[in-house]
Amino acid sequence: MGACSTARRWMLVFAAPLLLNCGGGGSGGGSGGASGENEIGPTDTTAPQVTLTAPVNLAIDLTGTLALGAVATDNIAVTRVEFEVDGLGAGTDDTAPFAASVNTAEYAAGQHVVRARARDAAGNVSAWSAATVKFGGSTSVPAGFTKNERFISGLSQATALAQAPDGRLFIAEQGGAVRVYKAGGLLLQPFVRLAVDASGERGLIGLTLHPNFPATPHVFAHYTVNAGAAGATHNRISRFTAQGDEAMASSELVLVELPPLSAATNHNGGALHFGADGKLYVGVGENADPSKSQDLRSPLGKLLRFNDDGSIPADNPFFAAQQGLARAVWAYGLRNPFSFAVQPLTGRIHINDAGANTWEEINVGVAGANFGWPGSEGPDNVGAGIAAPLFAYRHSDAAPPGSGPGGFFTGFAIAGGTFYPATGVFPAPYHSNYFFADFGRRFIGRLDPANGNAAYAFASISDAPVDMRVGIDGALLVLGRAGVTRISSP
Ligand SMILES: [Ca+2]
Ligand SMILES: [Ca+2]
Repeated sequence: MGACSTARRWMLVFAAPLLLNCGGGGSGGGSGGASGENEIGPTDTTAPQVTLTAPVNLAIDLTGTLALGAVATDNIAVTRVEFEVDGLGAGTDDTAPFAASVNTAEYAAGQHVVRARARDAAGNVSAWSAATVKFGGSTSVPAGFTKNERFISGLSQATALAQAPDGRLFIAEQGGAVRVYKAGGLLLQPFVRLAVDASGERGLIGLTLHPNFPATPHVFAHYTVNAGAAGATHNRISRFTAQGDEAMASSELVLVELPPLSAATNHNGGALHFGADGKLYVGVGENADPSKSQDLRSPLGKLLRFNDDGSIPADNPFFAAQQGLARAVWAYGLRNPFSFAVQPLTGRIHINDAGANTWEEINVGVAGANFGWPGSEGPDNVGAGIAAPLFAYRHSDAAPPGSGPGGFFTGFAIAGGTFYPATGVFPAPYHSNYFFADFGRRFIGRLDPANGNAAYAFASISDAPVDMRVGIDGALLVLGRAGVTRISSP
């Protein structure tokens, strides 16, 4: 249609008796513009074409100075080729041969996307020509960022992190303590110390603050109750009332008692966060019984949704069809949603689901969605009625390495995710990115929503990451088992 209407404008200008092939005559018509009559000629509407020639797609072990190259053509003339790495400018060249270079040491080791596009004097731009490549070396945070791995140290088996508007950090330790970090120090006295069963993946596994905290001084915890009697151990969601830096004595209000756990100590899920709708969402694992994930009568293997008092909203997707706690099910087909994140303002939810054999997943939360476990993992076996992951990465390299979903990202337990806000101290291309971390490989990646959620290596840390959030000062706080790493810009 575009080619056809372009040609019709030409006919008005030249009154030429052209026979128009509306099926694909656009570039042919554009070529005619180069043949003369330019003083009264039409505006050039034909975009250049470009091919990135260096680096080649799926190149690996790129270190040192990397030469970028492109060939570009246009019906009139290419006036500029722009190069980018990860959506950030990496040089321009106005004359052929089109080239630039980047210092790979300024980027975290791992996957990056190099691309080029061309423009002409009329401002037409080509599509991007891109290559997904792997930088080698040992850089663990991009140039322009500062990583402090000892921002907080001395934590014991940490699991979750929350921040109050006054800057205090509330940190859950698996053994049951909620620690408070305030004014540059970790307070010796915990906010509360819960009696938990911390065997395997059990224990204090989730923590969040009321969205109106501290005016509404409620702290929410997800933990495994050590009930003593066989078959009685279960996970619980409770609310505590803060008084200064500690929970008011006897302020625990049990909101939800999840079903008794089996002997399996893994796949408890953990994270809980408030949505933009003011509801409390909780990730619950399938307790190593995959059949629970598809069973809408069970709250296991689900993302649950509650009111802030623990009651179940009547607009939950299965409220009418189910009974009891199953009415809290908001999304299902999950294996072990240990972490998830809510985007500020938009309320978009990304659910990280730790996979079994092949894939780690990032899923977009939608009421009633089925994310497929156990019949589907990652992009495999996504049948009718199953929501495919937004992004998935493999446990080991594809053949060839870097090909297929996830590219060069490999790991074995996605654990930690957070959205960068729409504004903040990080450079603009990082705004609204989704950061995700892998517990096993200890990397932090980012999804770039402005570029189709392309994934780039962002950083790596020494500790095993379990949770992340963007602090009120705009720095990325990565909770590891033993401490907090702060990544700031500059
Ligand atoms: Ca042109
Ligand atoms: Ca899935």
